[in-house]
Amino acid sequence: MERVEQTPEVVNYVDRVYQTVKERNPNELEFHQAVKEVFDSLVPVLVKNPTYMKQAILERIVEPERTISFRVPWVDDQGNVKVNRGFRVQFNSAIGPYKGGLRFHPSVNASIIKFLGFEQIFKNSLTGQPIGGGKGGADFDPKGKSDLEIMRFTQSFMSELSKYIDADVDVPAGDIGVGAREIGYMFGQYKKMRGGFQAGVLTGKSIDSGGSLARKEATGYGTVYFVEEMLKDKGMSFNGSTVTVSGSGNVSIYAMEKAIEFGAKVVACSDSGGYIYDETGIDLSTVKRLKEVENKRISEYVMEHPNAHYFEDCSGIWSVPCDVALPCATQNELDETAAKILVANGVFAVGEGANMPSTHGAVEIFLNSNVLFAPGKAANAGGVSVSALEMAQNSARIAWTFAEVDVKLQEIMKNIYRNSMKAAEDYDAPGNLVVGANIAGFIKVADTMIMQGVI
Ligand code: NDP
Ligand code: 2IT
Repeated sequence: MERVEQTPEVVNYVDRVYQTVKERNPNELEFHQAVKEVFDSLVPVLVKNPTYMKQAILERIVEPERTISFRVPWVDDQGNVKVNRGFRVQFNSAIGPYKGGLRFHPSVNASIIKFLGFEQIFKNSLTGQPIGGGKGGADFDPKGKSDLEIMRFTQSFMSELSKYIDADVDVPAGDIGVGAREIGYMFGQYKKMRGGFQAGVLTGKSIDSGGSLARKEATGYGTVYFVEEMLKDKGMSFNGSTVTVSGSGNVSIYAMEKAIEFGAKVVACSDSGGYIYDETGIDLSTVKRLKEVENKRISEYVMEHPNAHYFEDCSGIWSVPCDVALPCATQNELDETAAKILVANGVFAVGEGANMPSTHGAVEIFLNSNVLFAPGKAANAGGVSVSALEMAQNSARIAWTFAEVDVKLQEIMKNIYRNSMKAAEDYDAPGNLVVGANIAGFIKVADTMIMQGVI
């Protein structure tokens, strides 16, 4: 380990670029937050490699290569015409085609999509696969919509998005509110408009449309593989631990599944309405049926498990004592107050399955309290990794078995852990995976941008 001085020139330079980001993107608080978190890690990198400053890498990397915003008109079941706003931010294609999910949630706006797209650049770089960073979505609320409404909306969304994507240009996938059903309708619409079966244009497809086995499980499993690696380094493991997992969507369900398989007892999970606490360990088959099949609220769990408890206010989940906490719902769902409660209750590891679920203040508390902390852009990279494996299978016109994909996923998560730990060590922040993941993800993209010239 080499001591890298944080010179005032570089600190001021990074702050100047950050202030410009704030001025140029007013009111985009989530985007500012994501940029600041990465920039805070990069000072020693710039001190060691001033070329990045000369080449204006920071100024370039915060500016999306292309931003698309579009109208999404559709007709509801009563015949009313509705209009939503669609987005696709093609952030960085230095190391591969833009890659990243689509989110359908009423809170979606330019700030949310830009924060997610920015994070995706570094996450995708960490996977070691040839994928650039992008993200998209719409301020559409899928809750309470009929299947036909979902189909009409997604078809309208894809009618416009199809002009900007291609297997070698930009490959969207799912995120909040976008799962197998939505990807299915979007793939169908793309196929119809394109007039050809181009499987590699979307990932997260159903298996018979060219999807990959284990993609559905990949983000949740990957998060648990990453955290298990982190625990193993300290002589610990999920086995015998008590775990809380926020959310009860795609990431949360498969994080719970793998944690239970590794011998943990998962005692709490949530949705945006509230959380359930089941002292005896959550019955995952009930959660899966309620959420994956019946589209119901998590509160219904207690009807079938009368010994479990339901509490309104989803943020209350962090007051449940646990050894390992896995925030797997949404951004900024775990704040400073929640972090203090977790620490007071003896949490020893936190692994982010969601994107930026912990606020800056919460992360500081975990790091200062010696809680093992796995940041989202490293810990939740399993989803996009298996998406890249899906692209590879589509290109080769082959299909790997579940076990083949799962073994590759485990290898990828271990590599991300090792590379992030090494970068942290190299830049004088041993054990700090926030710094390590940001640096390891950044260097590869920055070096490639320099090699490709000023474009
Ligand atoms: P889903 O739509 O499948 O599930 C989201 C879950 O989080 C639901 O339980 C939802 O509850 C809850 N939730 C959403 N918004 C809020 C909110 N504002 N407050 C409280 N709870 C909320 O999404 P995913 O599981 O796919 O995504 C979860 C997180 O993981 C997101 O941050 C996403 O960006 C990230 N991620 C997803 C990947 C993937 O492959 N899908 C890959 C990497 C990261 P409700 O149903 O009540 O809205
Ligand atoms: O945040 C993410 O990494 C995702 N939503 C998955 C992206 C993908 O392309 O699979």
